[in-house]
Amino acid sequence: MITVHHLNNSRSQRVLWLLEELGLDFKVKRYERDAKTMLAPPELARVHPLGKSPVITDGNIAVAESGAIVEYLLDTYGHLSSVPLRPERGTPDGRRFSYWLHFAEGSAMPPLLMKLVFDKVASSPMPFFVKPIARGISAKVLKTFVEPNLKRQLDFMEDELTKNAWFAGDAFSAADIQMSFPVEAAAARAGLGEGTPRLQEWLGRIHARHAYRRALERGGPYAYA
Ligand SMILES: N[C@@H](CCC(=O)N[C@@H](CS)C(=O)NCC(=O)O)C(=O)O
Repeated sequence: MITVHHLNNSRSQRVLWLLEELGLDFKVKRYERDAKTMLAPPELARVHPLGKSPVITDGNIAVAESGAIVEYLLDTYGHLSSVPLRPERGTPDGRRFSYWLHFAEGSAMPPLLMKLVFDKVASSPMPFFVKPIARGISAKVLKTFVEPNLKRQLDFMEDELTKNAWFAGDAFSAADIQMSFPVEAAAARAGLGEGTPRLQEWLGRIHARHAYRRALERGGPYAYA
């Protein structure tokens, strides 16, 4: 039996969703973030040394890192799914699949994480004489690095979705599942804006999937920010 070590409001929502798409039986073990620091509780480090979520256990196998979990589940159980969730390797769609699977964590998440951190720096309580300096540095990093990168990436994703209905081509795949977290986080942290009708329409389509909704029921309330 697969166990998803699920942290509230986290990337492990994607793993629940993939398992629902695959129609697999699984258990959910819940972990709650510390309300102040938002960090995972120390128990999670008993499953994997980094103590981050998602992590799954399948018998005596533990797999961490969202993209690696997606690959493990597809390699091990993909044949049980009634619809393929990964295009054939070595094809144009197979290359697109691999690209977006890595892009989600490797390229899309870093500026989103920086936005979260620098917005927090600017709004955190601090001695009055430090405030203008901290806010000034934060505003500069956001303006010169984070926001231009976010915009470039969102424009690129939007453009790709004008060529194909889904990230890896004409069919829904696990690349869409992996991309859901950065797109939801971008919508919550930065706003998608008027220039992204395709991305917004794609978000509507993924949110309407039965497996997405079932995963929300299994994982509990989920705030995208
Ligand atoms: N790239 C990793 C990121 C893992 C990660 O940072 N997870 C966050 C939740 S979304 C976490 O566990 N945060 C709590 C903590 O760092 O203590 C993945 O995709 O699995």
